Amino acid sequence: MKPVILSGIQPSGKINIGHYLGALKNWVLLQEQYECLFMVVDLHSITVRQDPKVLRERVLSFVALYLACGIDPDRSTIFIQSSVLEHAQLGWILNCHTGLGELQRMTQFKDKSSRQESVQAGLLNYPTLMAADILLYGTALVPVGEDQKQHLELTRDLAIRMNHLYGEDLFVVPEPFIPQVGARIMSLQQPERKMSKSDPLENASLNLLDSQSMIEKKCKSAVTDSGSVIRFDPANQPGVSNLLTIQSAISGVSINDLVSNYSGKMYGHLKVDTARIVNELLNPIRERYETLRSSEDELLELMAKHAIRARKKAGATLRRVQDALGFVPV
Ligand code: ATP
Ligand code: LTN
Repeated sequence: MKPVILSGIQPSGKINIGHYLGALKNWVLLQEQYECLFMVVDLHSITVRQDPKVLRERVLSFVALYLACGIDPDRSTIFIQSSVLEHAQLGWILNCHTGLGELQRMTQFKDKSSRQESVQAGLLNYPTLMAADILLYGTALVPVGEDQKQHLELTRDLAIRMNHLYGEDLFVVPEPFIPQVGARIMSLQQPERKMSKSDPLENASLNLLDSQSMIEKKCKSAVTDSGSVIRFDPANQPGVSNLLTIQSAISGVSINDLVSNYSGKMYGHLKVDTARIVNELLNPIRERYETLRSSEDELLELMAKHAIRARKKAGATLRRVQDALGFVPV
């Protein structure tokens, strides 16, 4: 039996080249060696208010993009979190075994709650739902970025705690999975911040579904600096370094080789080349996406099939947990 890997992205904005290079591209490679489950975590996204129409469209668009990027439905399970009811049920059980202090200490909670006028209880309970996602499938490895490591640490604590209380083989204790090559892509407008779904700046992110001309326009308006020499120096030339990182992560050409090829050239060359390389990557993804998204019935059928597959596993784990807790099966 192959070890289980599980990960997910919140449908809280548009998928950008950072998500592709930092997550999806690795997911595609992992399918070769592991049993993989990839989710669109809609339950997590409603910890902040969402427009229902926009959410529906985004969830379907994310599923189609996962497929278009190379997640293979014959090898991996791709599902919408809310379609597997066990997540919310195990989430509740875990909430009842988690201290308020443990949740209040989470950096993401402190950060997000301090920026909101009214904070929902779901934002505080976000990590226990994430723990449920992971523990339901006997997940061994979880590929997540730096910002989610604390949530994974809490998941491990909860698994160990529950195992002590209810039986040592109740849950597999998961490990973080750090991909060998993981690029961190920065905003094109504020290159000291990461490119992110929730960035309101229109030109900050290269989204997978942007048109060719939008990618060209955004690369052209990328913030660089007042110098003119193309060097890799993230501290002093974050904008230029970010464009080099994007090119290198896509093409596989080392940053050193890229820098030598640019000797004597101008920032304009770097921007035009970056747009071209990004468009070469995105053209086939966009094409596959259009085909997949235009047949919504087929997409829904596939999601239903995969939800059943996920529920089988999740249901068996939940039943074991319920038995261990003394819940009466009726
Ligand atoms: P939000 O802005 O909604 O909080 P986000 O854009 O920061 O979200 P996440 O949903 O937190 O993205 O991340 C999903 C996955 O994509 C994670 O595995 C994360 O490490 C990866 N990822 C996100 N942004 C980047 C980036 N700029 N560069 C590389 N990887 C990224
Ligand atoms: N919190 C994660 C998304 C997420 C996740 C998960 C990742 C929800 N459940 C389970 C890995 C495993 C994020 O914001 N990136």
